[in-house]
Amino acid sequence: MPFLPPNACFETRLPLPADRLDLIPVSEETANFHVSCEVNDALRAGKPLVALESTIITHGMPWPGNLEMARGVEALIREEGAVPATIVVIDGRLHIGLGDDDLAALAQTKDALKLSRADLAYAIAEGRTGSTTVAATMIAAEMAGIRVFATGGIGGVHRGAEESFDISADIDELARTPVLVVSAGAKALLDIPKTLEALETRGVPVVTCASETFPAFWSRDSGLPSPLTLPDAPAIARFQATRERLGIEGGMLVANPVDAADEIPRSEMEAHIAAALDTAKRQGIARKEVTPFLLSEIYRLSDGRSLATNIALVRSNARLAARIAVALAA
Ligand code: PSU
Repeated sequence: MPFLPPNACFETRLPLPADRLDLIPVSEETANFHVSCEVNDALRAGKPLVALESTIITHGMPWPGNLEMARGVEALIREEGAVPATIVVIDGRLHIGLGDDDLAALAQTKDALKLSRADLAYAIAEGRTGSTTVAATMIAAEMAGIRVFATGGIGGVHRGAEESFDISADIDELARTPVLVVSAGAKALLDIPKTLEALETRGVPVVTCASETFPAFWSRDSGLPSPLTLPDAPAIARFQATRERLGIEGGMLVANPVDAADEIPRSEMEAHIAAALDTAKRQGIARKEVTPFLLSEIYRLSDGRSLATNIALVRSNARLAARIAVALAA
């Protein structure tokens, strides 16, 4: 049962015109939640929905490519017959579904916090603005009753984690929160074998769509076999529905290799990753800053190609996520 009922932010009749949303009285318990009309209507009608994160917009890509990506992804999801729900905290309000003006403003926000399980409630309590990572987006999606979520690549076990202990909270979230996450695997700047081990230990199913090998974000092939493989969205939806019926807790990671036409081969990426990791080490970059720093360094080193591939893979993930959501709702 979702924590947040679909009509949590409304106390009056539905549907409401979007421009009157702010006039609607909200109760104290629900004042911190804002479910857009489009998302609210979809939830009530049992229509397929796809959650989208916001860290990728504020910390993962430079402006204006980030806005182009965010808009494009929302349009693609609608094209596939599902409803997009971008999730973010703005001035202490958790938004589930964002209008285009807010999306454009968010894409140019410089000082948004990067929120995970540990600090999602902190941002709400303190009236702050923060973007949700995979972990925080899963939490919010579950509250709203959204079962499918599309991103670029999950966080995982960082290279050198045996010394730094740097393991993304995304891993534990996948183990506990029942949301299906579609990604292009784990970001290649991570230690992918250890990331797969960590997921296996926690009982997280890792299913690659239509490939026997696990992808490496910008590249189609990490060189590692995928723990599970399924051919298409209906098969993945069947697997997820069976898990739900059996009451098996936790999420699922669906890996979707980037299209061959958009990929950057692993050999080429490795040189950029090694150089970026070296710079990060010399500059003492740590904790939450590591992933955004490495992504922007790799963008610079690859003359912007990493961004074009990142946008392509998120679009492809959004399409697959929408198809899974449609199949699950059928
Ligand atoms: N996918 C992308 N770009 C990103 C991310 C995902 O294409 O920037 C974000 C997600 O929000 C993910 C985060 O949760 O990177 C991982 O951060 P960390 O390694 O600090 O946990």
